[in-house]
Amino acid sequence: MAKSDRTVSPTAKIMLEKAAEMGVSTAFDRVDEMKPCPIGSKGMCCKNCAMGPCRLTKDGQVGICGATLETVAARNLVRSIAAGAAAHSDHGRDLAFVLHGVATGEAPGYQIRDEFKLREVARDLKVEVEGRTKEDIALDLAEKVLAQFGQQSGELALVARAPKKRQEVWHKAGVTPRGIDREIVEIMHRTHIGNDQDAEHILDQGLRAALGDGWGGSMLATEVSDILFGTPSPLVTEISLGVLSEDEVNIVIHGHEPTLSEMIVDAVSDPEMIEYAKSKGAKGITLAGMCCTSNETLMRQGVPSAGNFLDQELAILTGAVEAMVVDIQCIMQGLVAVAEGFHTEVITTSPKVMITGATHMEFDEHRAPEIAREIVKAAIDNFPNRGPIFIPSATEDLVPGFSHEYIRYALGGYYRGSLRPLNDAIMSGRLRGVAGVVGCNNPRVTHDEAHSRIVKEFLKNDVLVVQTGCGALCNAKLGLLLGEALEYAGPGLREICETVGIPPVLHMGSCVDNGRILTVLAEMATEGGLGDDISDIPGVGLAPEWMSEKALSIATYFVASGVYTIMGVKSPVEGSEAVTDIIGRGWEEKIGGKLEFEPDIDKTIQKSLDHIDKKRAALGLPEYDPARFGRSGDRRFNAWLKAREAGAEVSPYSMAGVTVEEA
Ligand code: BF8
Repeated sequence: MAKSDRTVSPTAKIMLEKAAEMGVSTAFDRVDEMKPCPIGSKGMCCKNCAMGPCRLTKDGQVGICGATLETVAARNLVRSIAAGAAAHSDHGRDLAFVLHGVATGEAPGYQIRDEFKLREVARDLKVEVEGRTKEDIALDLAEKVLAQFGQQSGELALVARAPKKRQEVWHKAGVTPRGIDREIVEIMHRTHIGNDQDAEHILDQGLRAALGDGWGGSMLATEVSDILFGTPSPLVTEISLGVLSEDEVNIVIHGHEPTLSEMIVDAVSDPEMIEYAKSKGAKGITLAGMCCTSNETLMRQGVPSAGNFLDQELAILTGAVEAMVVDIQCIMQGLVAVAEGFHTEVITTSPKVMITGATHMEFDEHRAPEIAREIVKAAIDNFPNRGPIFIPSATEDLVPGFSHEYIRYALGGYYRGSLRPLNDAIMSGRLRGVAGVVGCNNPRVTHDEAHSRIVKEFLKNDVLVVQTGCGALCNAKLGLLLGEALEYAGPGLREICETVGIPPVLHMGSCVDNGRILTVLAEMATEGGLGDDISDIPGVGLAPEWMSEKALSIATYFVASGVYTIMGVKSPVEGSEAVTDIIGRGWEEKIGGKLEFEPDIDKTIQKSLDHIDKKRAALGLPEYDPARFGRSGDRRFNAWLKAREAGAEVSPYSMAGVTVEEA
């Protein structure tokens, strides 16, 4: 297979050919050299104590302590969930520290950009808002947020945002999260040798820790980010490796936290910095995002994106990146090896992340603008070291910025903003249902293929799609995050999107922003007409190219929130039929959502549509019928365009001369 067949992303194709020509090894090559361990990849290896590792190869076999295959597989899965929940939640904690610094005046350069949201979130966390300054509210709110991490008992505050019925399901199952850190620590404790050895019971704690991520750490991260950097609303920007500039200093910001990247956004627009870049022979400074840092800065400032997870090494191969500035999560160590062949400086910035061979310029929110300027200056200083460059020229436009607040506004303005029109559209059958297609890339499968094929098929079937993370960036690269993507949409979806003025694929942010999807689902469930719980909604959640432990935590909190969730690639618990059954049939019975792993793209699509139809039937909604709607919309306009092309002098309003059949 040609290397370029490993991706469907146009610029990645070009760069993979280039990598082969230059003899540079990337994840696309390493994946062939590194065969997955057949035991570990199925969840059958236990290395939780020094009597092992115990490699269980068949059901019935036990480890030295007597642990069964199902115990081992369940322990492995929940440990991954713990790591994913920890990563997301710790990101949220750091944002709360910045909010605290803003309130006390110790975080220069930051400000409260969305005071309205500050007050709204403060109310949800029972912080007094009336007659108080925003700094006073922010101080109390930051302390309350930080307390959520160390809370020992009771329930996390934002659990109250879930529909009442959902909260009851959690109470009954005993999985309501008490404190964010507590649930993660408890997983590590329970899975230590000689503790919890009942697979279902172990997995229950996976549900609880994941809920602490979805309705806790992640949701708080989003809320605090919006308060500090602004709640997103739609804007137009560009994506793909082609956003890099031939004659400007290119800085790629990669990772997840918006705290440093937002400061770099400010620093690169400083006239002094631009002059400095010119003094080194560049025409200016180009800033581009990568992975979820990109999602953060796309959503709020429209900073162009260089791409998603598997584009990171390819960006350096252009020879045009002066600095790749990284913070936390999803940063391949391979970046440093690739950068050795180029002038690119890989700069680590988080106190939690150093990479051998990279330059470390540690970020500190107490002097953030200064550090951001030092980093930008280091990139500029590197410009004269550039060798030959090769930047693929293609770029694609996209419209990101669909916070749940904006979606509500788009559907009814300030006057009557609500999700009522969305529920009505599903009830009538104009929309068959909704789907969240999120998560990573994984070189074990064709880069961006599953995300794009699944989303196009959903659009054709009148399923409204929301996306986050690398999945959103994939479809942005392929032009699906635009009004123009309505050409792929079924008739009902097309009518709705035209009426409201939204694209059929809504970019809702970074991976940590999956909480925005939970918020939309909670509101849909309480709005009326689609049952009274998230599990009643005709919808699905997918992560078809997942690879990270964060994706497992996200999937688990979606399942725990009542969503049928399908992950692609492979099952990490394939070796245990018992665990596969618990997280599927068992969780559906217990909690209303189920987790499945399905590597086949067509089967994933079919299972999703079948589930949506099953939920429609359970609600007593009319069967989905694509022929029923779609007679409005821009058909008249298209007919007018056709008539004009044919030389007719007609107005689109009068449509004189356009036949009824045409219109
Ligand atoms: O948090 S989608 S590869 S970048 S883990 Fe990572 Fe996966 Fe991308 Fe963002 Ni999410």
